[in-house]
Amino acid sequence: MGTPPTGKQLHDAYALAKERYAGVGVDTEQALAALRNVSLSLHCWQGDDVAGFENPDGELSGGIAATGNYPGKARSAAELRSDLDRAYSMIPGSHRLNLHAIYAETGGKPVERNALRPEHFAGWLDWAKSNGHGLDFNPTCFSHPMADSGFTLASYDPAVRQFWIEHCIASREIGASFGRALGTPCVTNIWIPDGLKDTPIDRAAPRQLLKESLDTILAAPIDRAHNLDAVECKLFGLGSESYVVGSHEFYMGYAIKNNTLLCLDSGHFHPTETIADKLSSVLMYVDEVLLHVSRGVRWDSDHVVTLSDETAMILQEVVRGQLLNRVHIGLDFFDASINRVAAWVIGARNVLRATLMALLEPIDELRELERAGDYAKGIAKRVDRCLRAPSLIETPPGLHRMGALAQEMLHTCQDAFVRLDVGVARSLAREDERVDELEDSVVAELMAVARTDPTKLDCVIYLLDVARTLERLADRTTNIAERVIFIATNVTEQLNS
Ligand code: RNT
Ligand code: ZN
Repeated sequence: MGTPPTGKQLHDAYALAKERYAGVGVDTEQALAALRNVSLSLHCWQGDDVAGFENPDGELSGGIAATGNYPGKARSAAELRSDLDRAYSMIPGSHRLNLHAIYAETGGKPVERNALRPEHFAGWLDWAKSNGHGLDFNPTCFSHPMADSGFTLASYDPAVRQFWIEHCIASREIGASFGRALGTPCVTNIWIPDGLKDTPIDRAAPRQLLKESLDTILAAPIDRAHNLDAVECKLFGLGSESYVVGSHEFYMGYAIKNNTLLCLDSGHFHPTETIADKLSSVLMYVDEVLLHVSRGVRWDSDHVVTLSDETAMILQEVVRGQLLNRVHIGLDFFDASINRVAAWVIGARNVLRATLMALLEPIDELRELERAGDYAKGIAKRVDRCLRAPSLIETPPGLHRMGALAQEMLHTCQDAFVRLDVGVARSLAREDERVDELEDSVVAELMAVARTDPTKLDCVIYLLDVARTLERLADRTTNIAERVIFIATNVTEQLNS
């Protein structure tokens, strides 16, 4: 693999990058500082293929599957923690751990899931405390005889439902105990496998039952400083191809109505959908979101996360939308075909890389330029309509001048931006005034045409729109120029009167 870079090479490369980024108004030190505050929730279940300690040799159920048989899977809490320590040591930053209920330590004696208590996780809590990890939690509603029918909280059997309701209530209490002890809220996420391979006659009844079960589970209020409830939706699973009770629509509605978090797993939608696009919609109606960053290959296959376009887009959305404080980033994959510690490290580091890339974008400028691009399209549309109008008119020369000037301003503001040149940025104020004057005269001219010949009205209206659009485009360039001045001087200046 060649020789690794020397410390000096790294240092020099960074110095160069820092300078270039500064050239487009991006402060790399600030980006790195922001990255340091990003805490991922590493999923304990990558370390042993979702086996847990309750019945490690039992079969994994619920339609999830870890494929591969790479040697070295953790066989005990001590082994799992030591593997995790190794993984965390190779992941920069300070990160959380996401536990599943089947990772309880019950000292060799069987404890039913509905009887689990915080003391069964004392070993984890001590370890988290001494290593500075926050904890998150999940009830385990699969890999259990009571889940053999494929149904849990939505089962038609009241005894089955009751068992899982009690397990989920116990899980919230365990979560709250973590939050209280560690001073950081525990996200307790409910995912159930309930669904059918075949098409049911009644799609509504199980959903009604699920709603009632959830209502019972969440009835006791818990301080949000200690525990945050999340619900995880899914499109389909193995054995639930035709019907999943907890669909996206179901849980989105539930989360909005009951003020819980919504968990979006990147493997839980149609392969052509991306959860990146869902964030800005979902977060209009729910306060916070939990992400299960995963990599589905053709299905919810839970491959290790790579720096794919999708991973990049998810983190871009989080950063561009300033959502880092509303989005809890968890990982969810279980790949047994490669070294399990490496899987954690590769997945986590790729999410961090994607986050850093997003933090290094000159977001505000990109936004202005995108709007400017939209204006160009708007103008093209109006020209097209003009050509189909009953009678054409001579374009006022002022409008041509406005167009040329606006274009020039677009170039000027980008030059100012790249060179962080305050003088050039300020020059746009004058140009902007010039555009305003031109607009006034163009409007007067066009109005005069309309008054003398009403058949020309269509064209006049379109050209008035064009004039207004050009004027807005010029405004965008002064916005960028204002930002350049701010980046360079730390002072806010108004260029656009
Ligand atoms: C299953 C869900 C769920 C699980 C974990 C183990 O499709 O993604 O989050 O992966 O609870
Ligand atoms: Zn998940």
